Amino acid sequence: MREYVKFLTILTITSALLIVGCSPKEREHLNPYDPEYPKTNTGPGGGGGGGSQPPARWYVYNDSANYPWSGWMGPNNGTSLSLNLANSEKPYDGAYCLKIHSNGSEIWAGIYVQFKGDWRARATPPFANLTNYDTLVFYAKASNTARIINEIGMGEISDSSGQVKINNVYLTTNWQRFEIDLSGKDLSSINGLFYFSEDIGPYTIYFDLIFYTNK
Ligand SMILES: [Ca+2]
Repeated sequence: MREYVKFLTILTITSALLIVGCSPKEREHLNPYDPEYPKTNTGPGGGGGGGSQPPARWYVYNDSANYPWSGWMGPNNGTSLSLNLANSEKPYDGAYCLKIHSNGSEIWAGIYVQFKGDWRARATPPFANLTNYDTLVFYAKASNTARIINEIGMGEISDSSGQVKINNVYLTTNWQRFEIDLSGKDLSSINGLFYFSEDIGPYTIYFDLIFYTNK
């Protein structure tokens, strides 16, 4: 029931955004990224490739965010959250990881990584074609105490895959690898590359090495 309510909330907020549009300030909050933000991926949907073989790992995040963390969600558009894309404190791999902190001021909140840096309904096709892949991998941990995250997954509701997620993801204070099975899903048109959603904080969680690959 709570999941259904949350679904409706997301749907309502998305619809409201569509109808009302965004003031420049809100817009900036939803998509704080430069349109020329560098994309280091090549291959399908990666803005490059030109017929080359798709990479074995198609990174959403390695030591930098290849796509914008632009879809902020919650009763107050995710203002309870802060995001550090280059946290250097004990990353899983490389020099940086993602650090997300909730100050607890919203009853739930989350963020989508969006291929086009905006919600699908407001963005211009084409979206990412990830049909070469069948698995979404990410590494995650919590800060001082374990934390169960309500939802981690990919796909906006109107993406070709729909929303694909794992629920009640148990994060310990050590880095763990998680995999989401995408086999059988239609990944031909994806805007929501990755997302998480969690209830009231405060909490601090970390992500590193988010990528699409094959089993
Ligand atoms: Ca890293």
